[in-house]
Amino acid sequence: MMNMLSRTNSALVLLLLFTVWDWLPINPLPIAFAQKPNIVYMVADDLGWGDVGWHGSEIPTPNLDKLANAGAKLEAFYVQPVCSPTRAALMTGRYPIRHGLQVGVVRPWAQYGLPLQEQTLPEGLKTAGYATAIVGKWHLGHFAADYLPTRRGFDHQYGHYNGAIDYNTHIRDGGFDWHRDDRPCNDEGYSTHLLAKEAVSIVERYAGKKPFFLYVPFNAVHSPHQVPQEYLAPFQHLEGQRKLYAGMLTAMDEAVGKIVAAIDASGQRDNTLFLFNSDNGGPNPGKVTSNGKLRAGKGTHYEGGVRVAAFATWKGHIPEGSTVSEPIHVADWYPTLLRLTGANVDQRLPLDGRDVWDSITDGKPIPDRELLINATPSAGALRQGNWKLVVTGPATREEQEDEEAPAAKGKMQIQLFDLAADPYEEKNLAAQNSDVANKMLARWREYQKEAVPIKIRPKPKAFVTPKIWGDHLTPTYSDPAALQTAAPFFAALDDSGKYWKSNEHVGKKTIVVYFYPADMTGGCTKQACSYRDAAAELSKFNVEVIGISGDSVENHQAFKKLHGLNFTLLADTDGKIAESFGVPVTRESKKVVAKVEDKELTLLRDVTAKRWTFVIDPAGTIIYRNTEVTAVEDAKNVLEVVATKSK
Ligand SMILES: [Ca+2]
Repeated sequence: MMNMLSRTNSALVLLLLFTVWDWLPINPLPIAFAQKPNIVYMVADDLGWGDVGWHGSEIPTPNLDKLANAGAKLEAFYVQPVCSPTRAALMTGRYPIRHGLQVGVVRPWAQYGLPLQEQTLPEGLKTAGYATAIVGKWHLGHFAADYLPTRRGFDHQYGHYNGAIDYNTHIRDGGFDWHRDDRPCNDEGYSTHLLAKEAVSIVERYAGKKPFFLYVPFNAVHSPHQVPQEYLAPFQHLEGQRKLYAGMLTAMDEAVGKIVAAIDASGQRDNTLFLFNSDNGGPNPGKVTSNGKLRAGKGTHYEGGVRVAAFATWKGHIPEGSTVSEPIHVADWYPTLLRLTGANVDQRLPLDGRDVWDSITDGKPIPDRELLINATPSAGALRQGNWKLVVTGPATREEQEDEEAPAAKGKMQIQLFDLAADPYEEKNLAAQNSDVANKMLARWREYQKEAVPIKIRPKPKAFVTPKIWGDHLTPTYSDPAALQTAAPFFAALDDSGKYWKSNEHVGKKTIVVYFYPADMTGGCTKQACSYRDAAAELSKFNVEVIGISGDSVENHQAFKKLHGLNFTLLADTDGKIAESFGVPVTRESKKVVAKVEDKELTLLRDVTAKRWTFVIDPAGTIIYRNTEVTAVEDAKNVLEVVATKSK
């Protein structure tokens, strides 16, 4: 174990550790409250800044207003331009550039999710004794069972994995998407009604018995715009999608009222912290949603895309009727809530969010506040004090939906706004304040350099929509003799009886096993070369690297030839190795096999698209599993973990 990394590399790891140390929150606060508060965190999907009563909405939101007025309105609350990145930041306290989720959303066919090495907010809260539930939209990955909410810290799950589901049929793109505890659920009804009912039942189950974290990310008011007819009566003066949206918002506000009423009825009002925000700005502002006077809307880095309606309310702890104008980022909730509840704040990964409790309760300024609003390969924004830098460039090829499409044209634009004087971003001051603009751009570039490569990919041509999203078979291998015949390299089960260890390498070196899903027969494509570089990075260290592909032996030969790497390659031509490592073989994969002539290839491409990685120490014990290794940065992360675990 100790000789696993060379001296040079140990120094690199030490450097990494010190950098991490710098970022970690220190001095955890003692819990100041006799009882840990329940946390009810409600999220609206695609709600416009101007579409709440306290911002002058023409659509009444009486229940949200009542709750907002009873606490602090967070008037400079920042999120990401679209759904999944905001949720990733909330769940981890880390910017989506750390997850590779900084571009787009986790699409139904995505073969990735919130990386498994991340500690989630509910996982953190559980260390403080909380019961945890998600009632609503997950949107952080469903391609493998380990990415589902009940594996990410939630005791209970109810709702859907994808965005933009049908409110009535609960179908997205032809696949069914309604689940309870991560199993298909056939509850019928309008989704907003179902979510309210479930949230109320969670309150009734736990109130007064155990502190709970109830996370309610509504699919409302996201498109498709659907609502029961009775909600439209007050909005006959509105037209088109706006009218439907108004009805949907009314239904969501009513659901909020039901959840609050359940808390009141339980006698837990004084002991419940309510949080609310939209996950991004309103889309189609001026047509469907209203972002008030804020510039632009969803998908942009202007205020209309990323500054959203939000509040925090807790009777007796947050002043009633207060307003917080300090910039707060959704990632701040993670450290804030962990500290507030006395949860364990120590973790391996450095946080971006900060504890902002004193600003919310006492209006204290946040010293040296800097918010990375986002950094994609081509665009993003940074806020420092009242200055906001907005970078807008043509989308790079990798950011585009279609990787084969020609790169977008256009010049990169740098804008600088003084939000104190110009909250609507009308006056670009970059030219007259070039010192500020240049400094901020340099800082933003630093973030951009730190970013994990974006994970978003176009829809694979061979992708077949499953009947039920996220419905995975996770078989344990049932015939060891057959496995040994198929893959003699793995000769024995480990102590858990679940994983296989190598007979060939035991006692010699630490082994990194990683699955690479790329097709290597097409030469040095961007993806193939990314895997090569990742493998090369791993191979630099004193570890044995074993690459496993589900593809054919020919693919392995192509990989070896193409990359000239000196590490072991195994073809997993019948999926047994993948299966032995607990990589889910989906029911859909098997269906595909049955239909397609070239069945080996198709099955195993699907299986190994899971990109799992395992680290096995010289004693044959698996000391780490589950990091995705698709690029050099990922490989570095793995080695950092190996170094940490070996201490
Ligand atoms: Ca959204």
